[in-house]
Amino acid sequence: MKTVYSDEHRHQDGKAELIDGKLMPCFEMPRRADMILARVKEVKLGEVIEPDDFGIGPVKRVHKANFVEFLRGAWDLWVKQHGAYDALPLNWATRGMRTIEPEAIDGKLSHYSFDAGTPITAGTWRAITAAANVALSGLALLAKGESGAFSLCRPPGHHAGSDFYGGYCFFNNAAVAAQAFIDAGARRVAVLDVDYHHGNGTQEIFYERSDVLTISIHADPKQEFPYFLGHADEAGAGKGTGFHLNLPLRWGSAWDKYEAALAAAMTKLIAYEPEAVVVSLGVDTFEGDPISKFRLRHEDYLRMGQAIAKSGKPTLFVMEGGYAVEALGINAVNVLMGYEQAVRR
Ligand code: SS9
Ligand code: ZN
Repeated sequence: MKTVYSDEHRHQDGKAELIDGKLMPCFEMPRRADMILARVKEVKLGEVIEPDDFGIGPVKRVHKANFVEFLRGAWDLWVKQHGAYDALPLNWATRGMRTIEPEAIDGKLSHYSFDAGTPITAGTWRAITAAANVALSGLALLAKGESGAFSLCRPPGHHAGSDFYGGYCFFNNAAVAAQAFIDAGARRVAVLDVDYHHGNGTQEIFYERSDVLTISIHADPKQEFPYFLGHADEAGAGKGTGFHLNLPLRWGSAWDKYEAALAAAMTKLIAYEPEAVVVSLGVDTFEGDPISKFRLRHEDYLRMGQAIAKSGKPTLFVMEGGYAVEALGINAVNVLMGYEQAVRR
């Protein structure tokens, strides 16, 4: 399997996030991608290629223009107001308040975000545009006939919605790729999100559509971030009704519970007969993950890859979360190796 990778991810290198009531060093750090790339090379997974530049057009197919332009200009506005240190929002509109976009940059950050864990830095724009190109270049490999491809995206994307960022995510790389499949003529694409956290952004983007099936297996939002989406009764709206599946699992879940949820996910996915599959590949389900509470082990990721291969469809793996940095390469690449082994059999 080929890997698409760009060094540009390094430009997203935030100092701190607000987590557990403390300002802590960012869990979402450049070393994450270094560890995965090192493992890809160590096991000789396949060629590593640079992304092509697709411009901002495909990003604007899933994100609103005002949001994209906000992200493009946010750092400069912030620096004018406060100076050159990372931008974080501090308060949000809740019930009883209005959602008019403020003029001041602090208000704009609040307007377009949903957490205080996702700093906008000097290099955020460079990194997020590159990550979208990495996803789109992986898709191009499938279009050329590859059965699988790995887009080593960083920062991740699945929490980012049509006009909001958060959960370390700015552009929804997987959604950008799924939409590009559709725009290239595919009638049905499935997005399978195996990150520990609910793929709220992906779900929001496609919620009223039937041409992109979204499935997410994640920690129950009653217990876990992002808290306000990802419940089992969310199945889509309008034309999208029945084309979105949520499989929440309780804190402490290990492979036995996970395997059953993944089997249910694959049954739904296969019945949909998608022309391609996009996997939002988060490995923060690992037992050693510092911010998560599932108990998957190294070898479970091989099984996960094998199960995903059962669709028999071209599959694009898009990197999402995973914060046990030293184990990240093994876990992520195990999924890819499990997939490859099953496909070749
Ligand atoms: C948990 C706070 C989580 C955001 C995590 C985003 C993960 C993206 N107490 N903060 S994959
Ligand atoms: Zn996650």
